[in-house]
Amino acid sequence: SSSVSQDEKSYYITTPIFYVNASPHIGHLYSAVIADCLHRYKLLQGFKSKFATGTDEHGLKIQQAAEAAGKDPLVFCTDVSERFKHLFSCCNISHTDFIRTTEQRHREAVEHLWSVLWNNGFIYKGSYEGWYSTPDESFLTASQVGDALDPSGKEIKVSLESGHKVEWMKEENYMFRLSAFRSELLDWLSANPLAVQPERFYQDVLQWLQEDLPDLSVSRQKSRLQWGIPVPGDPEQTIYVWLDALVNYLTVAGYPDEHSQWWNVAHHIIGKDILKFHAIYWPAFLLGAGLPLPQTIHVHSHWTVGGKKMSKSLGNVVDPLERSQMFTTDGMRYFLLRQGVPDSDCDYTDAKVMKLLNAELADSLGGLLNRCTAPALNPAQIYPHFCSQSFPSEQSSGQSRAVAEDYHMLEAVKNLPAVVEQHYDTLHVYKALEAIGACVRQTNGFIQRHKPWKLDRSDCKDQRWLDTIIHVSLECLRVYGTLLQPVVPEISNKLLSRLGVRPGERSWAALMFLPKHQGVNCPFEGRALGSNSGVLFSRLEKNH
Ligand code: ME8
Repeated sequence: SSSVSQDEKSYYITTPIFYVNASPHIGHLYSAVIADCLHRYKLLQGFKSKFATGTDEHGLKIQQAAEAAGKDPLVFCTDVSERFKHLFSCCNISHTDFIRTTEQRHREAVEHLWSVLWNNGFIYKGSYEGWYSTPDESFLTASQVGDALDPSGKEIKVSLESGHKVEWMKEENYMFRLSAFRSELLDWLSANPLAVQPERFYQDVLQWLQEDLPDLSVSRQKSRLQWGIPVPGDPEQTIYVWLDALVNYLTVAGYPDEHSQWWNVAHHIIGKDILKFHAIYWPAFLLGAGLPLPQTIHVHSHWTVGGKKMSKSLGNVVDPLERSQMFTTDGMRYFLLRQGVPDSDCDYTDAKVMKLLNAELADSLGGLLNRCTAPALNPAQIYPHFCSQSFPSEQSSGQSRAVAEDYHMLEAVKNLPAVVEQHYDTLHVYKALEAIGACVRQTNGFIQRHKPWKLDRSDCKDQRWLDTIIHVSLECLRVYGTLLQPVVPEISNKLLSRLGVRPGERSWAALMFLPKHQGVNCPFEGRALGSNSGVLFSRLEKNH
């Protein structure tokens, strides 16, 4: 409701809405997993977070795909939309909204926005002439078009960016005064250097704004395109699919009714292929309608297979559902976020997935948990007591058994939440996972160095030191498990449950590492461990 104020910390995250002309692949799952990670992270920080995804169901491309499948367009859209929903539910994507552009609430939002743009004088009837690519549903300038040969050897024109065939289009339709917004867009970008991240994509947008910015055709004659929303007041014209699609972000926020609680805190996650639509067209539409602009546009690069962007036409699509069954949902989520780098493309292979997951989840993290909870080292199955004489908060001699490297590890784990937070906020999730992985190695090193299995339990000082080693290691694991929740919710839950950490003790606010070193009572000390529900992550074998 409108009475909710900003200081209740609202956050609104979106993925692109996906075309229903093809089945989901790991690229789509990747966008959804990034957004899901951000959403879970914001919830753990105490935000009220809205997370929207969905399907883009209008346009010529979909109309043609439905025709080719011999299906009614809406039936066709529903079938494919359900596959996206199914994939997301299998992969623990915790979206709070799933929008389909064929819904009535969306049609109302689009019609309303159109009318506002019309009334503000930014839409006029004109005639469009230029290059158009149907597979990309986009208009191109002469400099974006090149020569090529089609499979039969005929000379054709193609989009230099996508390689798709373009056609010369000439028709009467409605135009949007995009050219009028150049300086406002430049002002927005210079006042908001973090509006488009990472930086290299921000630079791309600035570059585009230096080039010509012709007015944009925002409708089609109905004779060419029926599958879409008719122009209000002119049923002979259908609204351009990208104008229609972008408005989904407002629809979910509640537009045209009260929407500011969410719209004022909107963060878009997109692939680099649709940057121009989001960083130029969309802000221009919003400016034209007098609406605030998104807070951030987070751009990520592409997954390739054999060096080529995954696509249905190339036949190199990796099925995300099949892979999640092979490698587990959390395994797939971890791989995508650990290996995917926003700035550059990344090549997918099953071998890479297995190698990474075996090393980091099974051996390193799983091994650490095993060591600290194995009956051999922890026969009482508790979170043992911490002895500050054997491990004082400052390095000293006396009864201390801790050495310099141990203090380095403590320092690293103490700083870890801040490091991870910074990387989650900028969606450099791989860097967060790298930092967590480095700390896991240090904790394994800590145990290795002190060989607790060699200590003499009949000697009470040895016993106290043994307990202290386990206590510190469990504290490390508690921090890792808490920080990993946005990435691998099931594994984190298993880990924290095994440690006996209760659901209410898993938020960011509960993170304080090794309270005993800060003069604070440790709520876990002496508590029974949770039950053992098996290995954290089973090693993957090559026989897949
Ligand atoms: O463009 N690697 O939908 P779309 C990484 N409906 N991410 C990839 C990818 C890959 N190989 N392939 C696709 C559309 N993606 C429009 C969007 S939004 C108002 C309308 C992801 O089904 C990436 O996020 O072609 C990309 O931007 C999006 O899927 C495109 O999905």
